[in-house]
Amino acid sequence: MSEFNQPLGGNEMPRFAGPGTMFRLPSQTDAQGLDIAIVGVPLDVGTSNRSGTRFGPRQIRSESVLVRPYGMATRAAPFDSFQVADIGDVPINTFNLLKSVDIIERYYDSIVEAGAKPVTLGGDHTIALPILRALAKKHGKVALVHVDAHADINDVMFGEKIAHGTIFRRAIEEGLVDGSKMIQIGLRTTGYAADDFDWSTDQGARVVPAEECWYKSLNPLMEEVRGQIGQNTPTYLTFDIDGLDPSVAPGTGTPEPGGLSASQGIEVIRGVNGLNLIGADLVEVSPPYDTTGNTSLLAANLVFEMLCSFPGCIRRA
Ligand SMILES: [Mn+2]
Repeated sequence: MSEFNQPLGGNEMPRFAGPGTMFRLPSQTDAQGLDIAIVGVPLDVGTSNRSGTRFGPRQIRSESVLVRPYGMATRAAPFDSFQVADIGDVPINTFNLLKSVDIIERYYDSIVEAGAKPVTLGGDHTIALPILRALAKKHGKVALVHVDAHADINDVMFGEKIAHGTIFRRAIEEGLVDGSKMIQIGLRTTGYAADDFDWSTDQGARVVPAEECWYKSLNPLMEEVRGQIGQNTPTYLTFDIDGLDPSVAPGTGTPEPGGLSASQGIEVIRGVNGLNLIGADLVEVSPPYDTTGNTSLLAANLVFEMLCSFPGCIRRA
């Protein structure tokens, strides 16, 4: 019997029933007493194309009913290792993006103050900025492992400084992320200019275009990433589902062909194990475009893999 919260098992309650929380974990209203707080941020007013990520947290929770508590390949036992609960959704203001960004930052301030590490269900990618603002107050500049089809380093979008495609330029400018410890994986397809990704490399970031990932395991890449970041550096993992190929993750707002496979996405998340992970997010799942539920199901499994990659996660023999 574990001392920690356990997901409600499929032999205690049918998987299609029971609580609507992530992994059917207990819920609580704040992050007190938790090692890891699972949080939903139902925001989609920062998106530039298809909307719908406001429904992401609820749908990822819904598909998470099929996720079981042990990792069969990694032997990871996150629910025997950490106290985890679902603390619900951030009450964003869906009529005002900038106010929502401030609401999210304050909400994550309280998670950080409680000593918990946030694992976030998005929501569009804008949410990573206020999350990083809150984390940097405690940790200083963090390393960033960023899976995405896009660099999200535009200076402005439609004249706006904050939108889902500008956040990592803001994060570097504000000193939240160490450019020399930022790795962007899966970038691809078309841009506004041929040098669109150069701003990242000018900051010292490593850009790994999707083409460099095609046809191979990403385990060697992740070994290099661990070496570049170093095991003690506070590290944040931000996983935009559109980093994966639309054939495995069609339910998203700005899909791009030629992306990572599901297994490569899993390799990246498992490859973060060994780093000082202080938080993670899974963003840009848009259920209206996820007609089979497979994108949300994959997202739920990727969130499980994130839990397994936090430092101190027990591996069963
Ligand atoms: Mn993104």
